[in-house]
Amino acid sequence: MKKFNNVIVRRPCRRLVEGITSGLYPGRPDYELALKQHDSYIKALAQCGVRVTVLPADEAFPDSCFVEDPAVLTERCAIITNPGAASRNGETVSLEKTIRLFYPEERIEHITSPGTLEGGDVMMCGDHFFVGRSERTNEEGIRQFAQTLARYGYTCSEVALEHVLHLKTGVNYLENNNLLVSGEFIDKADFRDYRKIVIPEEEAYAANCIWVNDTVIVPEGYPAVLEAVRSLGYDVITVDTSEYRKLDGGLSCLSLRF
Ligand code: CIR
Repeated sequence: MKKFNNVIVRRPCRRLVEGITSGLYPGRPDYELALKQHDSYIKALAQCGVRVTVLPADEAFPDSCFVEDPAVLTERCAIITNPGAASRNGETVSLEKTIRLFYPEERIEHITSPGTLEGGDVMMCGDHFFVGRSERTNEEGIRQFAQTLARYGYTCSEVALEHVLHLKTGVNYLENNNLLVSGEFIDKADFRDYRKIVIPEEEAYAANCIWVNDTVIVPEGYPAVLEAVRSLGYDVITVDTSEYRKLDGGLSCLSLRF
């Protein structure tokens, strides 16, 4: 099934090494290696039948390659978020200029203060959106988001987060009713209607895979997840994201797919 025609990515900047990190995956990113991994990521996406728009690095924002967080792009509208991380809040400004090339003015919406929301907390499952309430996404942000989505005929429900940074750190939808779940999401009632593929604790990072037009991109180095995704019948591409993992970033964080 072809669902996405476009992908937006942003090249990592040199200040990537100053990006926010929880320290869960220790180490300082190697910038040159991060660039090579980004090249491979773009190549993998291009193999999935999408047009990849590559934005230049933005040294003003160390985390700006994690382009998923400042916007949520749907078939019917674009929602510019209001990132809860202070150092990332201004990332929306230049990204919106690019999004305007793809969406008409009247279909571009905004989350505004005191509401905060980051795209990593949003998981799209058909016409329903799950939104994680996290350190980055607050109650008012979710209220605005749900209200906006409703105007476009979408539904939305909140998922309380306990340990992870973003919702999609631990749960990701692969279409066809298939859901990769790890840790705190394994037993959550919110996801009872999906076919759950449970990720072993030692491979929890790889819960963050992305489905792009029937190909699933899986982070390199997670054999159990790779095998599980393959056995579901998807074409699989692996990409090494070791340098982004040091900043709690995964495959989904590095692109906007629409
Ligand atoms: C941050 O803490 O904001 C970045 N270092 C990582 C963002 C990861 N984004 C995502 O999960 N969507």
